[in-house]
Amino acid sequence: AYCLPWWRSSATCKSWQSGHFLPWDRCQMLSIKGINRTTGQEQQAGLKENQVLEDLEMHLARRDTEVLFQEQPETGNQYLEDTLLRSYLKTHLPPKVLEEVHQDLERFGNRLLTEIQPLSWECELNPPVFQQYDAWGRRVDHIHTCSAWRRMKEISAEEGLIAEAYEKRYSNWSRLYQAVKLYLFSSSSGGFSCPLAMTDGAAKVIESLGIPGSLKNAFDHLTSRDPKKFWTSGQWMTERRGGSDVANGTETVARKQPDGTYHLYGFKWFTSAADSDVTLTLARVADAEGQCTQGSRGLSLFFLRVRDEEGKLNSIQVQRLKDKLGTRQMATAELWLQGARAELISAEGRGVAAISNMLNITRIHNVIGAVASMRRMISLSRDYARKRVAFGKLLKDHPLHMQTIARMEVQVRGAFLLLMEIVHLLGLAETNLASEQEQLLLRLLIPVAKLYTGKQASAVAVEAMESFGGQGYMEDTGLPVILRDTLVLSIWEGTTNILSLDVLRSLAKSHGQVMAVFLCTVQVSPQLQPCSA
Ligand code: UCC
Repeated sequence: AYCLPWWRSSATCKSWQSGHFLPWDRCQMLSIKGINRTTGQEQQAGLKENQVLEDLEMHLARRDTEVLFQEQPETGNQYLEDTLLRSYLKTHLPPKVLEEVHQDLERFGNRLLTEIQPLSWECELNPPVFQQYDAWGRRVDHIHTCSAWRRMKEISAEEGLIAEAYEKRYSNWSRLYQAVKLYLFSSSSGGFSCPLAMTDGAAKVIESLGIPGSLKNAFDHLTSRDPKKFWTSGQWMTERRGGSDVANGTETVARKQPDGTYHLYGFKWFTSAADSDVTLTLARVADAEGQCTQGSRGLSLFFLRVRDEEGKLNSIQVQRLKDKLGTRQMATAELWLQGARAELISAEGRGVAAISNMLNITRIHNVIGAVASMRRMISLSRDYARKRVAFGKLLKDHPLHMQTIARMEVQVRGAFLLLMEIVHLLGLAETNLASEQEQLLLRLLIPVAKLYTGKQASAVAVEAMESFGGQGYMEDTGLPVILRDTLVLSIWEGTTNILSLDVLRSLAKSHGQVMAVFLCTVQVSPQLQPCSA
């Protein structure tokens, strides 16, 4: 009886004697004790059954004080418990910045534990629902999201999860500080880290364009700390011919209007967080004859509002929501653009180059997500090892088990330090403090880190799941959710091979300089300071 899984102990069977339902394990016990009766044995068995049930009551009463269930693994304040993060910040941040940041992160760590983590689970249990028609047959294309998801948006604004990087309160350290908050938020965000990645990317593109007057309002919304004002952005790149070969796969056409805006016509096949307020997307500008330039040189970048002030879709129809393996908390949709009003924001034919600023930011977010999910799985695994007894002692006292955890720990620590290196370089570049070598190193490390940590996180998540034994495979432990959400990290924002090609692109474009700086940095400089190639 002690080995019964929880769901069995809550199941029932009908008592022969009382006609009432008994817990499943009571029935089992009766059966084990040989009380499987036929009609003629009813009376004789009555006394025996009573005795057994009495025994059983004793047995059940003792259960509360005995170890029937395994203890649940938990984490406390994720910031305070993350010794590597804290020592990194202590070693690198200027003392005054550290003091302020430390207080905020400790508070945020508590908020994650008490308020945000429960919301995250709600997001998982209440995925978005698509309503195509209303009761009267009118097409409405409404994506219903749960209140916890909407609360995540407000919390993201309140915590400055995007704003922090653009306000630059701490100069070059602001970007690193933002990344640390996102890292802590990621595995408690209920998937909201995805729209945040694209929002950050959109803000970055607008900033890199010099915040043109027409986009000033959007930039203010995307970087706002006011929950009522805060907007999120999508990134619509993938069409039905595929998401990697954007240059050949993009069929969407942009027709210029007399007022200088464009109307977009096309089918976006994979649009994450389709409930976002605005989006960046690529399209081909049609000339007076309706002809478009094919290939990469024909692509331009557009900004558009998804809905108008009244909430009506901007000449967009939602075809359906995607049925994904993971990241089910977020609405990923197929969208028809049927004359969606948009603004051209790049030079004509420079769409890919312009959106690459967004790609590089979302790829860094991907690294953040990878490190965060490894950290979460390993922290839970470590806690479990302190509580779970097998073969007569705690798991933590089994050297082989600890070796497995230690190997995962090494992986996450290396990935964390690589992430910190990248966001440190990004912060320097964004405040004009990066040398040419540091800029080259950043260009190289983004695809390398994304491709490496995406794969690494999937492997570590599987290993960590195994460290829980069968419990790791149980849906309601929450562990399979983390695994499913982790598996996407090597796929979206560029698969491993696409990123390998991007490494070659950075090598070719810099005439080999990125590699020279990299080798020089890792071989010569003890502090990992980029040295001149
Ligand atoms: O949208 C998606 C889901 C969103 C969910 C995001 C959430 C993530 C959050 C995680 C949180 C947990 S998934 C779809 C994502 N799609 C991609 O990632 C696209 C994958 N494909 C590529 O990356 C390709 O390599 C392309 C599209 C960039 C290749 O295009 P082209 O046109 O063939 O490339 P070119 O001709 O080589 O490059 C055009 C220009 C060049 O500049 P110029 O003309 O000045 O020489 C390149 O150097 O763009 C420049 N460029 C770059 N610059 C291209 N890539 C980069 C780069 N990474 N950085 C800088």
